[in-house]
Amino acid sequence: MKLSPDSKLDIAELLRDLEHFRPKRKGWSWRRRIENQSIGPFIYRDSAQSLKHSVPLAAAHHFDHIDPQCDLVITTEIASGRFEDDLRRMRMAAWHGADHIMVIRTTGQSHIDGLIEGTPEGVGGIPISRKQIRATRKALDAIEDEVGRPINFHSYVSGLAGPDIAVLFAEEGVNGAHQDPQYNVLYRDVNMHRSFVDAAEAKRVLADAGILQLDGAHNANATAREAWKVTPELFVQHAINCAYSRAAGMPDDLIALSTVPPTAPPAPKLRLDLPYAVALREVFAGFRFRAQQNTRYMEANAREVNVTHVLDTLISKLARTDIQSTITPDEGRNIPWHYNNIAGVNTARQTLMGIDGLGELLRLRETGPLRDKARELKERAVLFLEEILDGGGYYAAVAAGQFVDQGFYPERRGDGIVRDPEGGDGADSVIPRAPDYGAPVCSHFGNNIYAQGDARACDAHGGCTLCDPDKIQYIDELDADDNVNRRLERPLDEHRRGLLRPEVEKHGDNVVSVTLFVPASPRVAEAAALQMAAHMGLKDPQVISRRMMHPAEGSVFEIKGILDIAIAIDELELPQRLEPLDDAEIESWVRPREIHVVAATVGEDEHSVGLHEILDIKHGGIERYGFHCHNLGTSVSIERLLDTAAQTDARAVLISTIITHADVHQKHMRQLHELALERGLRERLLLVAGGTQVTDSLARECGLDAGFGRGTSGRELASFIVGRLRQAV
Ligand code: Z97
Repeated sequence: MKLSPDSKLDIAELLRDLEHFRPKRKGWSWRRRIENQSIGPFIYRDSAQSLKHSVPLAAAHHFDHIDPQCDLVITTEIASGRFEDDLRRMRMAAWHGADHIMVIRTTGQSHIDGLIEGTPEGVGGIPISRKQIRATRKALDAIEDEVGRPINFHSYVSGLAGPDIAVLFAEEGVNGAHQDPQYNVLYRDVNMHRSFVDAAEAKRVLADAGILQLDGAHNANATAREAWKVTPELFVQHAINCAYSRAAGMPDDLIALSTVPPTAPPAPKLRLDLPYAVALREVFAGFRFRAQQNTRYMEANAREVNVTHVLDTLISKLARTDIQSTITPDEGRNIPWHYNNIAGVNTARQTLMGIDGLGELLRLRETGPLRDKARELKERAVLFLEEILDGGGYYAAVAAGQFVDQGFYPERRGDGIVRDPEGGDGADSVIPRAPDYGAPVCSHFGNNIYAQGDARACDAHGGCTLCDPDKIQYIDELDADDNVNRRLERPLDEHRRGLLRPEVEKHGDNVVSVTLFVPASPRVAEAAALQMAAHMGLKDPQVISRRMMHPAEGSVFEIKGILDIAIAIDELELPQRLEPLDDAEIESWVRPREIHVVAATVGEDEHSVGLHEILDIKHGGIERYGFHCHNLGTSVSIERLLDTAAQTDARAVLISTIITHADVHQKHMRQLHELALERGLRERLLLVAGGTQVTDSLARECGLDAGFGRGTSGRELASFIVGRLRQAV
């Protein structure tokens, strides 16, 4: 399957013949780092190979549209509940620089003891099934060809079906996975023996398939109310998982610690989080690090989240993290919206490009509070580990509630998570292997009579599913109603009919969001804001974020609602708009030619702001290309404009009109054309009008060469002038 940048991803084509799809590569990919890379006007110290197709950061148009890529892998988590919708989102995220796509599972999959088949719709997460994974990997294979960089696909291997899912991931080319037996025990109440036995098997399979593993220690941060107090314990959790992973056969560079800077402002974040990050890096040298943005203190306020994210990313850079994970700034809204995924990705990459080369500018101090605090955390962690050893080991420690206790160790609060070593999901389900145990599969932990010498364990059986994918049992949809083909009927039909609906959560869901400021006290303002949204025609309006500006003066609300509307593409009247020339092309034509332009607001119009925007170098106006601009000011007569045009041998006259009454703007435009004709200047001069009431067609009707309305940039005007003057040459 091949994608073309100007066509939408064809889901029907993607699903065709899925049964025979095979991933083109397996295992994790890092970015290709390039030191001192020259891109546009800059040299980057810590960048990676650029993309074939991408959407640069917004300010890039000032810098030759460059799109430098940072050397960290960037993660986004996408899971609307429907994999078929998420594939398009993954494509958008990849264009914005994400190369690690995590798919969150729908709730409860940790408790299911086996694989699920088919693709039922999820709620705030995706049911992980073979079909969903295969379709996603197929889409990502095409997307990575389009952007020119490998994209890592990731989900979870914890839970009761861990080993089964590890095999599924190895078969289907999944590249990264969370796997941590402690996660099951603490957060999903899976039986301890079962969890650790399963983990050995799962980790071995992940290792053989080159799948990068993240641990689950950071979940303590996300769980504890005072997240910075559980940091000593996190060293211990990481250590247990690293040691256990190694013992199960994982190489160090497939073992990644999942870390989160534990605080968010107004906490004194850097003072608390940086020593923790530095200490972790030192203790776990040689392993990989995935830093996730702090989610514990996240409100549904995008600006606030983005600031925390910037600080988190700074900490990642200082602590030499390998993967920067991003969260949608609206994580607090249950089902995050795809454009907020992209906002999160952009926050990370913008920050990382902005702090490129930080290491050669700043060095962390070798003495003082950073070192003292880092050492203190390490000491607390060692004491914690010693206590576990003295108390009889990990199971006993969990049974005694020593994990996720919110005391800052060795302080104890007595509110830790308590689990019974003999209880939980899957208790009594572990069966010791017989001495002659065997399984004819190539990836397997522990004794196996089939794995003797150099021969493959599956040789006697003609290959296992890892060696011969044709042996994989592919089971398609089992549910006649809740399946992808049924779900796609309406969207595909509307697509064929050329109908467009707004969407943020699921295809064509008609969800929109509006921002409203209401000048009253919060309760009154909120009730009023909801009514206003209803008056806009939004069904089921709900406040998704609220910020008080002042207790009496007002609050600002983001409100989501349903705008039940479908627009027919065929019936749209698309305004004619030529793509303006690029800055360099305009300047190289204008500067050597000494082109004079005369401009003013005409009649009795004192509004000169728009004209300044168009002319002044400070506002990005046409002066910057080398035009000689004669701004005669406000309320200038047409005669005077043309006098100056004649004196300076100008090539263009620009008039600006903002306030109009009795259509005086039209009168002025006609006068300009007629007087220029009368004076014999019309041939030589381009006559252009601008202003809020001006349209191109109106200006042309009045005899001018062009009209520019609201929102015109200097570049568009300059591009027009250059285009016309070039023709005239
Ligand atoms: C993250 N934003 O990236 P279930 N195993 C481990 C986990 O940490 C998790 C699961 C399994 C977060 C994602 C938190 N982590 C959410 C080690 C979840 C998922 O399917 O929810 O039972 O397990 O880490």
